[in-house]
Amino acid sequence: MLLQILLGFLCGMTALAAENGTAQQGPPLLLVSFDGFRADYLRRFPMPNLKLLYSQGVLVEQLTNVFITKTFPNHYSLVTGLYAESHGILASNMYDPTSHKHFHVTNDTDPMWWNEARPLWITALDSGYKTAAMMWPGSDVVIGNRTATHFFPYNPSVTFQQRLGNVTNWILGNEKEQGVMFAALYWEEPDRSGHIFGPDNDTAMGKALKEVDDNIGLLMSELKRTGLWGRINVLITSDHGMAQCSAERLIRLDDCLHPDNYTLVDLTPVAALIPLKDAEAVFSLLNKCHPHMTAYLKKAIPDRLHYRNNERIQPIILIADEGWTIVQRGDKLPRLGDHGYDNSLPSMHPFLAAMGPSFHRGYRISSLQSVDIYPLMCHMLSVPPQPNNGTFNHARCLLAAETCWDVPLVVGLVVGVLLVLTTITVLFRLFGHRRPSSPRPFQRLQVDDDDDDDPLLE
Ligand SMILES: *[C@@H]1O[C@H](CO)[C@@H](O)[C@H](O)[C@H]1NC(C)=O
Ligand SMILES: *[C@@H]1O[C@H](CO)[C@@H](O)[C@H](O)[C@H]1NC(C)=O
Ligand SMILES: *[C@@H]1O[C@H](CO)[C@@H](O)[C@H](O)[C@H]1NC(C)=O
Ligand SMILES: *[C@@H]1O[C@H](CO)[C@@H](O)[C@H](O)[C@H]1NC(C)=O
Ligand SMILES: *[C@@H]1O[C@H](CO)[C@@H](O)[C@H](O)[C@H]1NC(C)=O
Ligand SMILES: *[C@@H]1O[C@H](CO)[C@@H](O)[C@H](O)[C@H]1NC(C)=O
Ligand SMILES: CC(=O)N[C@H]1CO[C@H](CO)[C@@H](O)[C@@H]1O
Ligand SMILES: [Zn+2]
Repeated sequence: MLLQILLGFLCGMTALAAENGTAQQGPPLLLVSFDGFRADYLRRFPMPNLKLLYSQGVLVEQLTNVFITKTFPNHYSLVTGLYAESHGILASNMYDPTSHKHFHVTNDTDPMWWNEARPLWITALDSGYKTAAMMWPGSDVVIGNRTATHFFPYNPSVTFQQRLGNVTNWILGNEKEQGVMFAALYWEEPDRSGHIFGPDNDTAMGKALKEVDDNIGLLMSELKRTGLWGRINVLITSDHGMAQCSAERLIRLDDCLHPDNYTLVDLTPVAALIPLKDAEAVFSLLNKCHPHMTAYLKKAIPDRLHYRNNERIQPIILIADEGWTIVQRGDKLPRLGDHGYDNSLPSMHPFLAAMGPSFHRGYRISSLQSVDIYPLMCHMLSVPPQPNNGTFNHARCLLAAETCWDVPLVVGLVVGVLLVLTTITVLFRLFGHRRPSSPRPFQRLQVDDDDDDDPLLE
């Protein structure tokens, strides 16, 4: 009893201290994204360092990401747990009809685009934590009047090693500055190579993925060198996959409709446009434009895409089939690889690998929703999650503190036990029938029963 009171008191003290950000509570969390890491690269290329990492931790073979499967929408989903329609970063190119502003990934720092949500590096500040955002989309944007404690604006000439070096220093902290509890780190490969060479080019992608794996090796040795390895939770994931494109798979918009009829906001593989005059006529022309492109009026965009309830979604969107590219007249194929397609396509899916004191060792599941990662991270950091579209329960089994039934194993066990029971029963029956030989007392009893029943029936 006394012990319980004492324990309760101690827990209360720890919680209070954590509230003020004075206690280094739990392990820090490092979220790393390698842009455009298609899930099946894991099977196609050796990746020895990444395999070593998840063999000591967990692997989710495929993440179902959010539509549209582009870099900015999905990176914001990872740190908010929201579908694009709910966090407001809907594409690489956007138009806001209220403010009449335009968004492009190279001109993205106006807070109004990001203010429909709060990324984890902002909300974790409220738990008294220091945070860091290293070139993650939105890193340098003032969101809700705040930024992460430490951040770098996007600069492709800063190497992975330099980004990593700064992040580990921030996590370690020093006499003056407390270490960060949540850091998000972004790297642009293998996306860049995937666009240039196409994901089907084994030579080029093998080289790009060797470099990615070398960077993961660098990450592991840096964490070991600084004593963080084993004390930090590391999540390695990505925003989307990559599909092979071809000059034989072009959809020429201008063959269907003169461009004077609409304002184009975004082009491929999901076009967003605003019809200028006769919306119905424009839609009907686009609707029958190409067998490998589907046109939707905003109100008819399928529910499963979670891509309708936002002002920044334009009146008409066109979705190209996997591997098809929408162009305007005369344009050649812009990229050999692209993404943005339907998020139900396996080629659009990334993966998740994680390791650290909070994770199981050598555990593997086949799939998860990418929006489930946010509530998982909030749980690990004891940060109250903002309203989101993820489900902690889906990701719970990855954690060492949770005991979960392996469904195939349980089904196997149940089937096995049933088989054994059936065999025993059958054997019993066989022996049971053999023992009583000529006199069959039960047969007579049955006949008697039948006789008794007959009058009742009439
Ligand atoms: C937390 O900070 C507040 C002031 O900001 C202070 O009054 C309170 O005593 C602190 N609590 C702990 C447990 O340090
Ligand atoms: C960047 O976007 C803002 C609006 O969000 C716009 O006013 C400005 O002109 C844009 N800058 C460039 C260089 O396009
Ligand atoms: C934002 O921060 C500035 C100073 O940092 C302050 O003057 C301003 O009132 C804040 N705005 C809001 C909406 O909190
Ligand atoms: C941090 O990044 C800068 C480049 O912006 C680099 O010069 C510096 O060496 C990095 N720090 C570490 C510790 O790697
Ligand atoms: C694959 O990429 C390499 C460059 O790494 C290039 O030389 C080669 O032509 C490409 N192969 C195909 C089939 O496109
Ligand atoms: C996603 O979450 C937001 C915030 O809670 C909510 O407003 C929205 O309705 C959710 N979307 C779906 C499809 O449940
Ligand atoms: C359906 C529609 O509005 N078509 C128009 C598209 O633009 C051309 C050129 O401006 C017009 O001639 C079409 O009538
Ligand atoms: Zn890309």
